Amino acid sequence: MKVLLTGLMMLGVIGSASAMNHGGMLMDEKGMIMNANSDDLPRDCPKISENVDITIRAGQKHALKFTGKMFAFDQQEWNVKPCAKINITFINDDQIRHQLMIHGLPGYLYPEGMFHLELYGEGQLQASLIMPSLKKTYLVHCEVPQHMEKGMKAQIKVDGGDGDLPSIPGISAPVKADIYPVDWTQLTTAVLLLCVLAGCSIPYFVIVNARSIKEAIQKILTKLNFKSKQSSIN
Ligand SMILES: [Cu+2]
Repeated sequence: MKVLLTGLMMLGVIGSASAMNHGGMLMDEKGMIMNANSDDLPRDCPKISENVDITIRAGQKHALKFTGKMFAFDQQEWNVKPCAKINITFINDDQIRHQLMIHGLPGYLYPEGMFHLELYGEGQLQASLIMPSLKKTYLVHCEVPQHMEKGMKAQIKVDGGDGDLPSIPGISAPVKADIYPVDWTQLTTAVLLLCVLAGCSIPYFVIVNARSIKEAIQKILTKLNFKSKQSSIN
């Protein structure tokens, strides 16, 4: 198989060893583009209504403005007209893998209804897609485990969209907010009281016995000093 691939590459049948194109997927050592579409119109679009150039940055520093979040895109919402062609420049500012996935697109143009850009580390990719005419809000996210939950979630609205998606940082509240309840049993209450008591009693003990503690420390230091002097004589 390896010999066959090498032969095909030498004959120019396969253009590059590093950039592979499997149907709708373009992949190299830096990243991946899946289901890009800069030419085919959605069935409901007689023509492209507008060309929109969007730069989307991804990284930890973009999450700093959101309390409790770790990853984010630099923007959380984009608005375009029906049948707009979006030319995306995706920039990863981190040294870790991030994705830009758009979901809910028509399956006859975008297999699995998905447009997908991915960078394995710091870098940049460019790809286009053409949105349908439907008034709809599309999910944009990174599907690396926990990245969406930790803030990498956004939305593209076509024709004003059909509402906000939940838990978009800075835009919408989560459907189910994260809560961390304490199970207040008799035991947890007793442990809490014990901790408070210990926390208060230790400084109290130190203050009350300050003089005797000081004397004990001085005695130890004197002993240590005496021993070191003896060992230096010996
Ligand atoms: Cu990510």
